[in-house]
Amino acid sequence: MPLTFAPAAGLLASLDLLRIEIAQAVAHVRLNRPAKRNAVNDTLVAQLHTCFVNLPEAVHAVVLTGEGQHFCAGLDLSELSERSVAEGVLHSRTWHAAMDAIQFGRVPVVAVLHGAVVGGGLEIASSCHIRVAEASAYYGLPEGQRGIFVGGGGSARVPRLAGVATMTDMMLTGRVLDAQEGYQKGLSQYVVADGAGFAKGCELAEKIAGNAPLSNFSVMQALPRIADLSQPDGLFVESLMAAIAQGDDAAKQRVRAFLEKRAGKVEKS
Ligand code: 1HE
Repeated sequence: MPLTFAPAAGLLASLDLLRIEIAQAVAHVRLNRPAKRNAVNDTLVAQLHTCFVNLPEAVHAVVLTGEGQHFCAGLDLSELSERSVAEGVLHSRTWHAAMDAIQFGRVPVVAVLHGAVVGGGLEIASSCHIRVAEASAYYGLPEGQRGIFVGGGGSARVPRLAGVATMTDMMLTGRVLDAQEGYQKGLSQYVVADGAGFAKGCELAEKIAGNAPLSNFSVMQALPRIADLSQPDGLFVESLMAAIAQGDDAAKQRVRAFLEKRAGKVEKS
């Protein structure tokens, strides 16, 4: 049954460049600047940060989408021209804080992508935990052509999804990947028909929200860090995380439910 979303209240309702709605344990966060193709100005970066550090306790997963014809046109280029070098560093760090609030926040985030997913738009998408691409989605890193470099975490996150060679090609040559190419290279985990992305995102978010919170925590917080460690260090951290997760009541109840034949089996979908 489709989720029934209602507008968020309080602080989240005051974020005018986002539209935030909540249905039980799932929040729908929408980039809401369609006239500018959801180009990300300083206010929108700050609002993304505020949103993800202030999600209500009842929310256990987020679906992130873009209003209008495109997911996101990246950095608002109209704000770029007059910055000094020092201001540029600090500006990039505001993006890092906002993208970290998404990637290392409290709950997993499913991005639903359509149309342009370019520059900072791809940086936002790559800070999410799962990406669903509609057939119309396309990926570009026009920074190379604009005479700049990525500054929203793209150089750390995009190569971890699609490899340094793919990102180098996109930045040096302006290569644009379509939805299928992006899927093949690891930029998205799903490709669906145009118009089907939100339903797919909600379906995934509901499953995620039903997991034990400590399981989701370990996947979000421990897994990417372990992947960055040497194998011996990673295995050590894994042993700690495994013991913490399995010691939790939620894990014990879920394992008992399976053994007592009250929980589902692993099945092909
Ligand atoms: C913008 C922006 C923007 C649109 N900054 N205003 N990103 C880019 O280099 C991508 C630039 N944008 C585009 O290539 C196209 O706009 C799109 C392919 C995304 C969409 O095309 P289209 O035909 O649907 O829209 P449009 O007519 O180009 O744009 C509509 C309006 O949005 C128009 O403004 P208007 O006042 O004339 O109506 C555009 O100027 C405006 N607009 N994109 C400012 N990006 C943390 S570092 C990250 C570094 C980067 O992200 S660099 C990549 C920047």
